[in-house]
Amino acid sequence: MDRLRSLLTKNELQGFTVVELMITLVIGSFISAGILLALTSQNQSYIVQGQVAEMQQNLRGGILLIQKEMRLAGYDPEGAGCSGFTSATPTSAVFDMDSDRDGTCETYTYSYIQGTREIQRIFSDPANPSTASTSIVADNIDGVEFLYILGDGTPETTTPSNPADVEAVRITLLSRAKQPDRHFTNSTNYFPASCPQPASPALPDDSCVAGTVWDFDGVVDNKNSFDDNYRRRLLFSMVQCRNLKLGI
Ligand SMILES: [Ca+2]
Ligand SMILES: [Ca+2]
Repeated sequence: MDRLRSLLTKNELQGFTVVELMITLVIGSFISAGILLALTSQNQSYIVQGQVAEMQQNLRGGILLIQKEMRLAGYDPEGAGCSGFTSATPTSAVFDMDSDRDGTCETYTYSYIQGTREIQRIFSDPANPSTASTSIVADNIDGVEFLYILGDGTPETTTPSNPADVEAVRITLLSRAKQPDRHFTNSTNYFPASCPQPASPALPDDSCVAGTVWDFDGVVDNKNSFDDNYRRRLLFSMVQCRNLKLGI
């Protein structure tokens, strides 16, 4: 045994030195920090993907129903006297049709409720009062605009004097994520279809949204951003009403 012991160095008998232990600890810390960073980054990526998917689903669900019904405005196979659009404002549209062909026009109302940031749908059918309903078709909506294209040749407008002239509608929707993300600041300027913007590098012209639901900061200052921590998606859509005059 003495012979074997003599063959071993002093350090080998004592195990690791303090320096070796410290190096090991430092290397271990770096590896742990790297793993933690990768996991945090991956988790953040999942959160972003989830928020984007949620907003797109919300937007898609709302716009598809509006498009489907608005496209049939004025449908009147039995000559019930349906007139298409009966009210048209920047944030609400009322139209009728006889979709069940019973000779009576049903009325559809889509309107933006700014206070709750929802799009509301109201349905009523005088021939079947029990089917009347009020529902929310999209929530977490920061902006809605209906821009109407008229059959009388006048420029498109959000406030047509005669709703019966409406033949197509440009819809702009701005959807917001349900949850904020403290790692993200949203400084994007958002504008609806009625407010086209000059090409970069010119500053945004926010005078055209002053006083509307799209005026996000309440002041004309060449910007129209929220500067908060919510992600958003802006969607432009065009609905051509088949049963009204345009293209027929
Ligand atoms: Ca009907
Ligand atoms: Ca502004």
